[in-house]
Amino acid sequence: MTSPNPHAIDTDTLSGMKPLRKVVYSIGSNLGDRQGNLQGAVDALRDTPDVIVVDVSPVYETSPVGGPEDSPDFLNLVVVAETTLEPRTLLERALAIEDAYGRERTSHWAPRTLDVDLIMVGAAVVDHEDLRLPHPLAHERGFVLVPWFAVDPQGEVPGQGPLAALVAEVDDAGITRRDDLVID
Ligand code: PH2
Ligand code: MG
Ligand code: MG
Repeated sequence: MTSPNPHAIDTDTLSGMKPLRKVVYSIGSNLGDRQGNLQGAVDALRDTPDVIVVDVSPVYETSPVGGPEDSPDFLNLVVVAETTLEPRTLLERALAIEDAYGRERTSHWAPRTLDVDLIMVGAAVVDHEDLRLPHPLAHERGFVLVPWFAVDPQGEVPGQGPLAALVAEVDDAGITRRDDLVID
C-alpha cells in the first residue's frame, strides 16, 4: 500500500529486503531414471539459497505432448516455492539443474532426462526470447495444471485465471497420478 505521507521512510528499502514472490516450476523427465531425476531436481531447488520450497505435487505419468512419434511417457510434477530471487536468476538455476542431470540440448522436443520450466514468478510479465512469464503454454497444458492444482487449489495463472477453471477445461486424458512414486 502506498503511504499517504510522501515523506514516509520505506523501511523495506532501508533494510535491503526484497519482497517474497511465489514461484512455480514444472519438472518433467522421459529419459533414464525418471523418478531419480525428479527427486534430484527437487533436492536441488531445496538447496537453492533464497528459494523456500512450499509444496511438491504428487508425481503424474503423462503422455507426451508434441515431440517425436516414439517419445516415451513423462513423469511430471510441480514445485511451488517462495523466493526473493529475480526471474533470470531462477531461470539460470533451472538450466544449471538440468545440466547437472545430463540434459542434452539437441532438438527442441527431444526426450530429456530433465526439464525444469519456470511457470510464473509472482505477477512478473517477461517477454524475452529465452524467458517468457507467465509460461505462455502453462494454462493449456494438463501436465502442468493437474499437478499444480493438486497442491495449490487456490492458485492462478497470472493473466489466465484460477487453476480450478483452467483444470476444468483441460484435456486430462493420458494423465495418471502415480502415488506409488514418492518424492521426498
Ligand atoms: N514437456 C515438453 C513437451 N511435451 N509432454 C509431457 N507430457 N510432459 C512434459 O513435461 C512435456 C511434454 C516440453 O518441455
Ligand atoms: Mg518443458
Ligand atoms: Mg524447458
